[in-house]
Amino acid sequence: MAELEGLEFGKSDFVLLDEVTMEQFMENLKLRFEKARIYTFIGEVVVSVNPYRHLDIYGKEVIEDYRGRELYENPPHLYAVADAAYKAMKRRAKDTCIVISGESGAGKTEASKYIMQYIAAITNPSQRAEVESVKNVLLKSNCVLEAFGNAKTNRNDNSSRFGKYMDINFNFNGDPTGGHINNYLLEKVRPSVLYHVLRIFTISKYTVFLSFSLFSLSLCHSKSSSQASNNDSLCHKAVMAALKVIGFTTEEISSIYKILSTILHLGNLQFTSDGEHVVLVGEDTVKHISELTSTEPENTRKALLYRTVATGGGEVIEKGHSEQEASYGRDAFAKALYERLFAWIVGRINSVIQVMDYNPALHGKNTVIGVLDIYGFEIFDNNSFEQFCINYCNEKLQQLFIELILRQEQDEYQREGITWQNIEYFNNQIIVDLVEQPHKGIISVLDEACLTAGKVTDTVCLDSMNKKLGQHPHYTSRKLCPADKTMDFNRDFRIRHYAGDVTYSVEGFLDKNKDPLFQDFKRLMYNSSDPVLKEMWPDGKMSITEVTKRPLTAATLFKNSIIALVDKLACKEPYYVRCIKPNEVKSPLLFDDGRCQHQVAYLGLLENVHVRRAGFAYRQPYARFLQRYKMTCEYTWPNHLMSSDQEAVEAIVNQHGFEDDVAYGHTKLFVRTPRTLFTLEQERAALIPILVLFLQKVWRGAL
Ligand code: AOV
Ligand code: MG
Repeated sequence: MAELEGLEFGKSDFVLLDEVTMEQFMENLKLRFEKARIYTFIGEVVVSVNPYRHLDIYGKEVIEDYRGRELYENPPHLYAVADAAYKAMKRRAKDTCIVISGESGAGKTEASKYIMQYIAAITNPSQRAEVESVKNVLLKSNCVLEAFGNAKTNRNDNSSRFGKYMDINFNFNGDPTGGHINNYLLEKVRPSVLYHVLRIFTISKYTVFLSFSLFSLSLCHSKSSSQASNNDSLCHKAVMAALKVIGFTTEEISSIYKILSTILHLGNLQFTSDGEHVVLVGEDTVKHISELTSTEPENTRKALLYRTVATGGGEVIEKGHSEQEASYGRDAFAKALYERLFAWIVGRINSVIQVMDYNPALHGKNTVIGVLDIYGFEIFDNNSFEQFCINYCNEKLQQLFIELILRQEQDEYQREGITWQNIEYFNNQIIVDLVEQPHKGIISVLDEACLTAGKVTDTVCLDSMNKKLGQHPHYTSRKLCPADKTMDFNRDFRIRHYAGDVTYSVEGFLDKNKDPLFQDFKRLMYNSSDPVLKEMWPDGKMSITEVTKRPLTAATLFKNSIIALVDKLACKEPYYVRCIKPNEVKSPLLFDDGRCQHQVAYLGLLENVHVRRAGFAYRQPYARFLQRYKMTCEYTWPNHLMSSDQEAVEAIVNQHGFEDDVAYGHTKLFVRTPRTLFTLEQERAALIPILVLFLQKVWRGAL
């Protein structure tokens, strides 16, 4: 718990609320936001509210204040959590992780960058060159990933469209030796993702200004002011510098440009029909595309207009696209190019920061701090497949959160020799099962529909979900609940998430889940003479007869990656940053009560306070407790004569009559209710002026 700041700033730990009610929680959160105290603890969890303005709280001096200190010695801050995670890793050789969650624009990515900067600042005091170079690559990787994976959305000007988990490896000295990045669900369906990338990268010799259909959304943004272009050019330089620091070769950078230009050209490609066949409008574009992708123009043309299919008899034929199929294929190709480019960039960075030849016998234990910056719960007016995936991911993380917090508490009690009492909490396993259970869950119904031959529509899929899941207490739809006019009969289903009800429109679910890309495009790319491009398409090697095996669907791939993520996190000691967005208009002044309360609810923060207070709200090592409160007891002030700090603490507790409210651990005092601590704090605060006067008199020789 934080050193208590003056009460005019509210309570620096929600555990200290008089009563754990939403009202009190919100009152405290708002007061602190208004006083520019954007961080507040819940035990070891940091709650952060986006200030939407620069605060002078991240400088070198502040880093020094937090370096090596205990969590409760300073006011709440990201640095306090970063330091706690780092200390636990270094002192106890524990793998730790910092999970940062919250909705779009709440400040997750900024927080993750401050945390990484803090870790970079406190490590490698001897400035060893190889460690500095690893740190540099780790920090620069943010810049590159943001350039390729972020976009301006209406909720955040610099919105990450992918979830990111980064492991940082440390040697026994506590210095970073490398790392690994995983990315989750790059949102390729949203063309605005490309807007940012293209603006940054089209300041190159491959610049093309074309009107195109697929990315029409981007175009309305591109009429930017000259100031924005200046920024773009600065950004372009920074990204180029970062790419070079990381070690991308000139050839690789050139391939990246070419792929981005290809995506632009594809957007410009139109089809029409000559009455009998589908034909391309503008053969020039095809020529450009094949130049950029180092492929034969004839092959490119073919891939755009035909697909190779194996007939039942094992014969391989070329089948012409309909106009609609051709457009669909082109868009899927453009999206896949972008997705694979991003994945390749992540892989390339990983290859540079990968820890090689680590020999524990020689180098001591290799430990890890993981940093997870991942999209929070999303509830929009229209919720689609992406929200379904994101919210499922949040169910998994919430489950882990409660489980780990409970486990952490339990472990600490055990270490300290204190009896554990069971804590009641809502277990959201039932919702996780609703989504992911094999043969029964929503994903499995979706996959089944995708695998069924013939035309299964989204509505048919909704029907089978209704049939299979109609009895589930967390699932409903209009068919099951005809009176509910807020849902559409043929389109909507609703999940009762731990964070609240979300209505999903099933429209587009099947397509997005199937995420099909004609094998012809894969083969075309695999046969490119550009080695970088070829490397991104290893599956293009397969012939059409080998491809009959169904690839995993988007939802299943996502599920697998989230399960792997949870496994990774579960074996680490977790630290949490819970980010809140104060308003929808990016204002530093406005605290929108309704919006904030909603977030507090779905982040499960009240539950978190309850768990933290259910046993012992507060704990502190004996020596520190004594240091802080010894002035409140005649037997301990100014020094005690007892045989141990624990005994001295017992004297303080007894003198105040708090015996029933505490437990004595091996190294720490545990206090059940915050009020006890408050009384001590008040007494201490009242005594300080008297003590100051007393000391002044001593100095002046008056006494
Ligand atoms: P996000 O990562 O949570 O959204 P960001 O970290 O990108 O949100 O924050 C959004 C914007 O809020 C930033 O660009 C800053 O302008 C401002 N901001 C956030 N944190 C701070 C801070 N500590 N101090 C000052 N300004 C801040 V998304 O990536 O959209 O989910 O997908
Ligand atoms: Mg972000």
